[in-house]
Amino acid sequence: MAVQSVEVWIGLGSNLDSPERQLELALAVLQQLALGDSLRCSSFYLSKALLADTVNERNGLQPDFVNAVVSMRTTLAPHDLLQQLQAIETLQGRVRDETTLRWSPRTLDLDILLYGEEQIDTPTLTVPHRGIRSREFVLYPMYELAPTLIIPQFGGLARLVKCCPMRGMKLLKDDRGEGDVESAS
Ligand code: A4P
Ligand code: MG
Repeated sequence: MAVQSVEVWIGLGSNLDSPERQLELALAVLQQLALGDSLRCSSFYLSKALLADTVNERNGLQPDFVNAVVSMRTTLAPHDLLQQLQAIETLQGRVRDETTLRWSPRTLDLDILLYGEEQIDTPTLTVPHRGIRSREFVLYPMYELAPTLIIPQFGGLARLVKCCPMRGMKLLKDDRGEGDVESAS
């Protein structure tokens, strides 16, 4: 039986141990998981860490993050994809045990932002990702790749971008040059 492929969106983030390099390494592995030449990656962005109060108190200040998003096609089922992403995080030195706090600094975080148009709500996987509608480091890179995208539950990406402050996020140097990100208008 032919396995249907689906377009998935993955968020990449790092704020430890050469973050740009961490994203580049992860991209090389994601390229192997993607069907054919379906992988597209946004520019890399430098963003301020989202700090929950508890993280502030217990972890101190966090370095800025390098963030990007990828869209690619896959035949992996949602939880299999999550497992593969967590294996990549572990390969790149991500420590995830009882001593690490939620939102603590990390070498690599790979989140499933969208899995086709599916809405998934299980103990280990929520899709669309619960932070998708308010995070500038997710919305602006997605907008760069797919300005007309509609996000299940939350609507048009362009509208979400317009409502999302950039919190000083910068575009890192890439093929297209360097500078501040322009908001969608
Ligand atoms: N999980 C549920 N849904 C998903 C999904 N759609 N994708 C579960 C990936 N994982 C999902 O994640 C905890 C558990 O979430 C996983 O075991 C999985 O079963 P984690 O990666 O182990 O822990 P975490 O990342 O510390 O927690 P969480 O709640 O996933 O945090 P987020 O939402 O990933 O946010 N600031 C900036 N500027 N840039 C960032 O990238 N990232 C975070 C982490 C905070 N601040 C940031 C950034
Ligand atoms: Mg995460």
